[in-house]
Amino acid sequence: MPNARVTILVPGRINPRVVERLSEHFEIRAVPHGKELEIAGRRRGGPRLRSWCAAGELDRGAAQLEMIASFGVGYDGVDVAAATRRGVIVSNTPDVLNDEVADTAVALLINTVRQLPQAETWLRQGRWPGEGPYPLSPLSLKGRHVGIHGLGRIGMEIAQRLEPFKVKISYHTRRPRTDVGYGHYASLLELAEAVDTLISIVPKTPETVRSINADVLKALGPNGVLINVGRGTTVDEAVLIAALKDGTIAAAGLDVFENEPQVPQALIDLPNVSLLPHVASASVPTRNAMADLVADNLIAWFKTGRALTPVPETPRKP
Ligand code: NAP
Ligand code: 8YV
Repeated sequence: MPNARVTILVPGRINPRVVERLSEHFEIRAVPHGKELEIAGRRRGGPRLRSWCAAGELDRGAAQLEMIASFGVGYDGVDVAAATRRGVIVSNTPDVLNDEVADTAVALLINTVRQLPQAETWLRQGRWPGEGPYPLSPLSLKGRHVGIHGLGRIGMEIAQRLEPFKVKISYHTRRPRTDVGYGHYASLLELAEAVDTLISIVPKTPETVRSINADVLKALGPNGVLINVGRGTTVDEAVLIAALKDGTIAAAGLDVFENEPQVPQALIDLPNVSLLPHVASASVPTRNAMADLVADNLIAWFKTGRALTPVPETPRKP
């Protein structure tokens, strides 16, 4: 029996399983993206909005708001500072997507160094019989030194998957981990100087935005490969395009972009990139698990007063 006291606002499009699961427990109101605060502000007696909100809006509207359950592990789209000030709980979907995202990162790395998507296109275009085999890939994974930028939940899964590939692994985080034997570098620049392959899997924060800049790419060097599966904002995209054009680095594999879904034509036109449309977690089983965690967080909060996976900054009940 749905809890009529609680209304969950679902702004914009979301995985249908979230709505399916929540409908069993709550009143659901689908609203156009951007209208959620207006509607939440008008309601009395029912908390309960899941949304992405800007600080000012969050402070003015949604007096009844108790919780924002965000779909995804990265929650840079939620103004957590404003939510925290108001005592609003924010939850995300960590861990359930680690394997999928790490698998995609490794696949993207191999696609990038071995040009496998381009080789498949060669076959599909019927060029093999007439023009012969696809040209040898200039790069190989063999013997590479991989630097992982962000050795958190997903970074660790990437590192563990790379071990059987017999590459050397190092990393940069702000705090060294005490549970791994990989070499830690205190700065991203020092890591880039040491390695020839950089995999970025850090959240979007003021510190990480455009942290992969001209200096970092220069340090990575002409044999360098950049893979980004974290957030597009981590890379200065204009600088990356220039570096790929002039040979400052050799190649890049990107699942995320500065202004996605817009991808610069200059990037699409480059032969030495492998591009994916932000699909690292995008399998039915993994997105279902993420949808379940969004729903289970809301159900747990309204039943027990505790979310399952609140983000670290979120206020907690004593
Ligand atoms: P996590 O467990 O919180 O790990 C984040 C890692 O980044 C930690 O090792 C952290 O170490 C490091 N880090 C944070 N700020 C840093 C900084 N300024 N400089 C250097 N290292 C920094 O997060 P996760 O679950 O692995 O997810 C990471 C991110 O991946 C998400 O926030 C999301 O943006 C992105 N993501 C993308 C996709 C996709 O579809 N492409 C899917 C899932 C996740 P320290 O705190 O010690 O610095
Ligand atoms: C999803 C992600 O593409 O979890 C994240 O942080 O970037 C991806 O898993 C996204 O959250 C779905 O909207």
